[in-house]
Amino acid sequence: MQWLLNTLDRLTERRVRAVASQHGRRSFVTRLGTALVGGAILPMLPFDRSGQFMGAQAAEPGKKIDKTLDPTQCEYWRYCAFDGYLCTCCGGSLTQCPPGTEASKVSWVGTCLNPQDGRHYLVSYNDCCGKGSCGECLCNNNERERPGYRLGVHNDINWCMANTSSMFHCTTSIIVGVA
Ligand code: ABN
Repeated sequence: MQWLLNTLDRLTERRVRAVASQHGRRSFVTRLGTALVGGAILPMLPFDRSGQFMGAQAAEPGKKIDKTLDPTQCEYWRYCAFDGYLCTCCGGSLTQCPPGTEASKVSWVGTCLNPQDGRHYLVSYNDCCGKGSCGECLCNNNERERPGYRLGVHNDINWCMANTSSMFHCTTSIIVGVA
């Protein structure tokens, strides 16, 4: 019986010591120290924030987007001598008339600088004919545009004049060569 009590005593003492070493004051101070030093040093470590930075830039309110590269904007580089409604806003594209319309048989041209390669291109502006005015994205740029006596570079008339239907809908901008 005495032997059993001694064994139980020893086991209990060992367990109590183990618990005390894990939860004692010293171990608490050690853990607190680790947490404080870790908390202070971690933010100083270098790590890659570039992905986050680019994301923030894209979502940055008021960030300047280059309109000269956006075909839905009047400032798009190909529109330097454009007069009409952008077909990109009317169900067509830069080069395709919207369904139900057809390209004008005659057109005017402009010479526009492409900011991406620094070269000038000859652009044919073809009105799309056969439906009433699209009414969206009206743009009027007049770089190198000339009055009616230089008809091929005059943009202020309805170029659907030679088509079966002379109703004007919108205008496309087709590159026809390097100037
Ligand atoms: N070339 C575009 C256009 C169409 C009708 C009237 C003025 C200009």
